Amino acid sequence: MIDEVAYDEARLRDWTAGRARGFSRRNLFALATAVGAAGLIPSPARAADSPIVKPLPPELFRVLGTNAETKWSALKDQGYFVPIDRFFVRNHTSTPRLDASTWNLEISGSGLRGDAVHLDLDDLRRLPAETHAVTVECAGNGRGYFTSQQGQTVSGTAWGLGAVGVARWRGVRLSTVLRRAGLHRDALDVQASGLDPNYVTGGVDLGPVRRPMPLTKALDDVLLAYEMNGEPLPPDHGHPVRLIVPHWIGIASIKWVGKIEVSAEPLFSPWNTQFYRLFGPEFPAEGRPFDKQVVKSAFELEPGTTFTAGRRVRLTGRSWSANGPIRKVEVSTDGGTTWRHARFTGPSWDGAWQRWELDFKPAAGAHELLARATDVHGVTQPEVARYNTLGYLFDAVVRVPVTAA
Ligand SMILES: Nc1nc2c(c(=O)[nH]1)N[C@H]1C(S)=C(S)[C@@H](COP(=O)(O)O)O[C@H]1N2
Ligand SMILES: [Mo]
Repeated sequence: MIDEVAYDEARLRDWTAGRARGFSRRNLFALATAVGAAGLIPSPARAADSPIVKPLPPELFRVLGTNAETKWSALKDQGYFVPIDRFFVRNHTSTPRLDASTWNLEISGSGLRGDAVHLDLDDLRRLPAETHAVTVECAGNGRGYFTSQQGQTVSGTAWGLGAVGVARWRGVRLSTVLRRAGLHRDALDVQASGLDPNYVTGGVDLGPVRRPMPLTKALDDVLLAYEMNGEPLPPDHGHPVRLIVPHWIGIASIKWVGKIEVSAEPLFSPWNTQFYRLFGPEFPAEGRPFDKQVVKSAFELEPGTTFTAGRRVRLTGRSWSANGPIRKVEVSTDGGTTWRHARFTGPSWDGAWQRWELDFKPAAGAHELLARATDVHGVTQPEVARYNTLGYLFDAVVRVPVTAA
């Protein structure tokens, strides 16, 4: 069992006491202004040298800067897993073109008994492999609704609900690799770094994209994945090797892994000090760190869809929670006045999602669709998500306008 809250609180104490190694608090405050001033990032047209390699046709994706979100309408009539051609992409900079035949992973740090260890892809493929259905979801998924539904100003990419996907990830348990590398009994934190270009923001080079986790999580359910839906990892999703960290926010699942540091001391990076913290009037000045995702639901359609009046349609959707499987999904087709239970279709795997459906015979006019999920722990989506300036963890029930004519 991983107690993320205890880990987050302990690291917050280390951080505020100045015991942070790897990234200083001064950088944090210098940057806070730059980040806050950035505001919502509009979506420019795609440049010729796109930061994303795969095609992004408008029927499958909405492009937002260096990122692309899946259109939920593109998941209708698809299977349980999101096909690679429509899986969302979140890039801090751009997709690097890495050569799998020369790729090499370095594992090093004060948490190892001996020297640095190096592995190539063949080494990794010789180790026992596992395949898991796991959700990858950006912590900012749904951020746009803080503004459009709650009237709040937040900074960061204004995602709808499409910064999420479930795939079959095949690879080696991180625990297998770390144990072979030789863990010191004092090993405490583990941090993977990406081989994509350094992230520069507000004029400051923050170095490679990286984020620490406690050794207990690294040894629990984390994968070093080299296949996605039965194919070698595609360039945009971490080719040749990425982390897959179940239940945690997407930033934990570092793509294009080049280095893994195992430390006997607490580790910090900008991705757990200045980003991925909850800032705002409800939170402590230094922000509240977090790692796990929340409960969410989405209809497999675009807002503004027009149906034929008086004709029955089958509404479909998916719900997911970081706490475990979904227990029930309630749907309203009248703006939240009355609710019906959606029928579950297919499996509800821990760490993935539940598909559901419900029939709807719309009268002519405007309607508002809502879906509200409850997970096995009894956690239900709220009416209002907790405001935080960086717009993370939007878990409120989303109001989807549709019409019938
Ligand atoms: N090296 C690296 N890893 C990364 C990122 C990145 O920009 N660089 N983005 C992270 C974030 S914020 C998310 S939400 C997920 C997105 O994974 P995907 O692009 O495969 O959907 O990758 C994570 N891993
Ligand atoms: Mo993310």
